[in-house]
Amino acid sequence: MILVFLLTSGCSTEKNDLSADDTQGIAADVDQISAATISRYREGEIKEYMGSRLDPAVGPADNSINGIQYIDIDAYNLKIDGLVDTETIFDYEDILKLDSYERKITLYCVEGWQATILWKGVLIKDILDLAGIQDQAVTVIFRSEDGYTTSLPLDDIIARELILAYEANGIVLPPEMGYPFIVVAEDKLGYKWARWVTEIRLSDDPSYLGFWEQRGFSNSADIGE
Ligand SMILES: Nc1nc2c(c(=O)[nH]1)N[C@H]1C(S)=C(S)[C@@H](COP(=O)(O)O)O[C@H]1N2
Ligand SMILES: [Mo]
Repeated sequence: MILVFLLTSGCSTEKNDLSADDTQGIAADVDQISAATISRYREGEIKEYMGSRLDPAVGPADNSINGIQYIDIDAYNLKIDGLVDTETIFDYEDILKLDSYERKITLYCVEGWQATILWKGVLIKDILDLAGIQDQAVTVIFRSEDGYTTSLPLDDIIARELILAYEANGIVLPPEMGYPFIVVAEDKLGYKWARWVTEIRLSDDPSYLGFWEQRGFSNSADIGE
């Protein structure tokens, strides 16, 4: 099972060029970071938040199912559909106008690497409320430009106030990290963090399985599973 896990995962271990000690993140000192890691910080990216180190928003290798997506923002739409009162289409600026939230959250991939990043974005529930959530909706399905899919329970999105982020470490989300939007699926494994999101669909199917979930990864995707 472990072997299958590693061979089929969407994430590469090459992504992590930090030692096990360094990946403790909060305790790590800048001196312990490799030069390769430091070179990944983009211009303007902050490296520290409230006394603790932030990892570079961009990793050294891309593991996406169809490569990095470069979105033309003028042609970009975010569609909210499925079990909503009104199917709604937002452009990039529409989302940026909503109330914003900032939180430092760690992304954990199934292969053991992690990245602690300061995210800024909007509450997914605020977007859904604008379209009107219907009573039968239980699952929120994210679909992306590259055909990637994943889902989260609607209850989690609302109760845990999950964010759809447009900034990482103080800079506009780089294409590698999902520009224009990434789902910050706090406390869920990396494959729940859909990047390049183009559609959010409300469903009444509690057993919906996204791309990696169909390939055997846990649908709950809780960290430590
Ligand atoms: N659209 C899309 N989103 C995706 C993926 C993908 O292939 N396509 N891979 C997922 C996986 S497995 C992980 S671990 C995170 C990794 O994000 P990062 O490599 O940019 O840190 O993105 C997730 N979101
Ligand atoms: Mo992953």
